[in-house]
Amino acid sequence: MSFELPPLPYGYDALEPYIDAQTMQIHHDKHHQAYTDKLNAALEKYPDLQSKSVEELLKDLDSVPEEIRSAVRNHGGGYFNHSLFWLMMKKGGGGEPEGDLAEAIRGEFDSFAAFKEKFSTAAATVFGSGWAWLVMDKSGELAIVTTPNQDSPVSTGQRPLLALDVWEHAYYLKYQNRRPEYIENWWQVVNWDQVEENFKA
Ligand code: MN3
Repeated sequence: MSFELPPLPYGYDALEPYIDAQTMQIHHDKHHQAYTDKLNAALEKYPDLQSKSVEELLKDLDSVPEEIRSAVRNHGGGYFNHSLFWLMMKKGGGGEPEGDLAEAIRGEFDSFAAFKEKFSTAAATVFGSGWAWLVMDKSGELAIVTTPNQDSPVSTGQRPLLALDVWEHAYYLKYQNRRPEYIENWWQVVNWDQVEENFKA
């Protein structure tokens, strides 16, 4: 068994004008495909690992043979993180979360506006390539964290609720060096229904 690139759950142009169709096409069809292919190549000689989910592999990287550990961390992380990321956006998204998630965000960050500002700042200040996340930590508290490269919060026991890819490949065609503008516009496509589902899971 090998891992397959999950289809985008919407058209390439669904997130226009905030995220352009060309970026989505290259990001999904080329970058995510490349992580998928390289993850499969790394696991080729390890059929016993192929029956595990990529999340299981990332949760216990120490159990992955040293020879392929970096490849699983990087390409398995890329495979997994992007699979989450597509679902966390949708056409006509944005706004604010509701219900228990909204309450939990207010409980941890005082207000949605304060959360949004803190998350945006974290994303804007990731040095180089990486991700910003809203996670549930081991003690069940909400937290904003960042990871370098394709590291995934699941590797440190955190559950991802919301993810933002701040690699240049995620925004450069439309925004060039204006990462903060990409971040500000990205809030317009956040799929809060999905984030709430992740919260309740
Ligand atoms: Mn990416």
